[in-house]
Amino acid sequence: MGLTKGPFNHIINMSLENIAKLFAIEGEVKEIKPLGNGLINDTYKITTDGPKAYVLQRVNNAIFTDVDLLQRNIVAVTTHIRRKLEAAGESDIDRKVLTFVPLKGSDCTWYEEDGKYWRISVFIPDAYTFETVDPKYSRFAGEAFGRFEAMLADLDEPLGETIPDFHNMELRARQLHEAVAADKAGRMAEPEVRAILAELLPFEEEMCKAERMHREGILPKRICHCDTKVNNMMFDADGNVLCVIDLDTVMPSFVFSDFGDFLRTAANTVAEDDPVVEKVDFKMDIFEAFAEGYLKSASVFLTPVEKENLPYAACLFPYMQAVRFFADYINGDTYYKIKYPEHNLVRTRNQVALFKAAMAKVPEMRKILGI
Ligand code: GN1
Ligand code: MG
Repeated sequence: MGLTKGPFNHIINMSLENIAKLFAIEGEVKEIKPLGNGLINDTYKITTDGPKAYVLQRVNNAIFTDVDLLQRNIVAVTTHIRRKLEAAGESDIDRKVLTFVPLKGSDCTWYEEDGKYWRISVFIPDAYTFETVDPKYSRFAGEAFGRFEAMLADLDEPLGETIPDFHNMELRARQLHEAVAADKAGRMAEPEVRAILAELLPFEEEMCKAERMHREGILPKRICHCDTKVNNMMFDADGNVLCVIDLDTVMPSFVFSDFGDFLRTAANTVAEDDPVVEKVDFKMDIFEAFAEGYLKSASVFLTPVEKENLPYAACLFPYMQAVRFFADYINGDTYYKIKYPEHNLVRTRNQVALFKAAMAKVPEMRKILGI
């Protein structure tokens, strides 16, 4: 059990336990151990002697600087979805939407101590996440993300941007230019870094077209998930989608965010940090299945401009992620957790390869979408 592993773990777990006890959880804490592999927050599973287990998370407030706004967004979203599920007469609702636990005797769902921010949600039992999906699961996921957006279409509380301009490609491009100019880690001296930069720049203007369309008034912002990585979707043991998790980035954005970011992770033949770029390809069977599922539930609100640009979205997200990983590498790895010094460079190479593969398949994507 985590609490008896040794002096160091013991100290860490004791303080985690003390934090857990401040929240209105049921039962006594039995064990707290790390969960999942997110790149931003620290996540733990709390086992109790009661019927429920919980997820304890330390929110990375270097990235999410307004935790109060973030939690207000999440509570608004989960409450709204819960009401919709109830109104639709759904069963097993506790496994279909996340439940955040308030502090004892309070409505507040977060706790700050020594500049660290904590929150707890109810652990969804018998639920699974995957790092890869087959076309069948991809179709389910498409339908689920489309439904997620559709359910939030009539949320009347305005949501704040938890990371302002999170998926704004113009901003991401600017941040890359700033990183290159500042060259804080001295990495611009590496020939490969200069080569990758030369490869990315010619596509910059084309990839920034979403912001231009928005300014022209032809592309709306909607409430999107904005981190639709494959592993942010929970399935039950029979492969049915239960719910969407990791709601920190739920905010107004273009629908391209959810469509593109899912395919960025699911349609890649390898993981986003696989170093063998020759193995990277964009899987069209995953695209086809995801698009079919997504259009099934999102067609009710999608405009022709949004639909017309779904192939662009499939290319934009590998591109944007390449730019983000690359800027972080140039900045000296201050944003993403890394496991070895070249990790962000390896991720960049991988995403550049995926971007190229997706670009080559745009005509095929258009054919599938009938556009
Ligand atoms: C981060 O937290 P995690 O690992 O689900 C990032 C996403 C990136 C992703 C790349 C807040 O997501 O935008 O696409 O890493 N989240 C934030 O793997 O920056
Ligand atoms: Mg995640």
